[in-house]
Amino acid sequence: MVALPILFLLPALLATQRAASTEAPRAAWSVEVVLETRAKLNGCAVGDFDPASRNPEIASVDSTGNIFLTRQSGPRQFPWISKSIARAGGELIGCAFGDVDPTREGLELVAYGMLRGSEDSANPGAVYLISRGEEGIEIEEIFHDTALIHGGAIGDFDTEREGLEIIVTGFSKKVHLLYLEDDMWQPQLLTDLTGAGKSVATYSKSALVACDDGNLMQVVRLGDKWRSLLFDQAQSPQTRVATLAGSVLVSRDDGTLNWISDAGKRQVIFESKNKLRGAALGELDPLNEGPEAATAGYGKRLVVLYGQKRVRAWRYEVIYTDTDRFHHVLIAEVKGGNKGQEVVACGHSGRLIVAALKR
Ligand SMILES: [Ca+2]
Ligand SMILES: [Ca+2]
Repeated sequence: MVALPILFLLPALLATQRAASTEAPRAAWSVEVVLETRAKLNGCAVGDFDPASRNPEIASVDSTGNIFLTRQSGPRQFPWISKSIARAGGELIGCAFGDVDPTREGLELVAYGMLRGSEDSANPGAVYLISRGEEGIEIEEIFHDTALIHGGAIGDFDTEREGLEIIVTGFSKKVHLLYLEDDMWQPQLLTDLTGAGKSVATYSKSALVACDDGNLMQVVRLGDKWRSLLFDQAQSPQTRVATLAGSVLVSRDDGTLNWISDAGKRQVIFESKNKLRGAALGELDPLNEGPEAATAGYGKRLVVLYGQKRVRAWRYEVIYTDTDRFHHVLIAEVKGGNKGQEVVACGHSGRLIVAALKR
């Protein structure tokens, strides 16, 4: 009976050694600057916004309120094209794609930040809806709050209401649900937070809200009531959160990138000396049997991590260093001609980066 655990341990040990021997970069990454603006590029999102083009679009938002769309103009090595599609009244922090208005064709883009001025001003925060109207792209302010809106996500959060809703949070320490009713956008206060809300991710039918007091809250509708449950707690501010199936990834000011498995196991998978502003999960490398992750932050380095199916260790690789701090990272399919998804990142340099594994 004693031999059994050792037999189980052995493959894990061998696998650990194999993983360690391949620590050095073994993959060739192509890193492209697909857009360069003069202002801080605070956030980005990927979706198929324009039904007329075959490739998905990357939306990005900057500190002057500009909203850009960037896409590859064709398959494989075709050049990237960008255009400014709308401008908000104030600094924008982030954006998300989703079909939040079924009466309008295709996906809509939700962008959030300030009603006027920069994030450092004492002005109200705002949420904007960018959609395809009959006369081109339209932008509409659909919600404002007492302070900066810093996080948002789209999902089927309100299971009693048909279709998708928007959840936003920010420096007012509140979480709001935004929904369309009789052609009007309505806000509903779901909960108060003990810290400022920094980032929101869709987690099945609930939302995870990363807060600067170290709490990661789960906001969920249970029957007639909205509940706010403590999902994770840290000494350090939580900065960005992402989900993949039942798994969660959250970055913190203390430089740690934290993985919470679908079974609830917690693991620090990366540590930086600098604050992190990126948590992304996806499928970057089809030949790696586990999931992949990406992060970046004030250390200006864009890091890719490879999960191992049987081993708890993740390997990491620095694939790019920018001239200034990163502010957002995601993983999505944006480029043809290769297998797997790509890393999309942006930050204070004003650059929008697409990194693809050459394979
Ligand atoms: Ca729509
Ligand atoms: Ca719903």
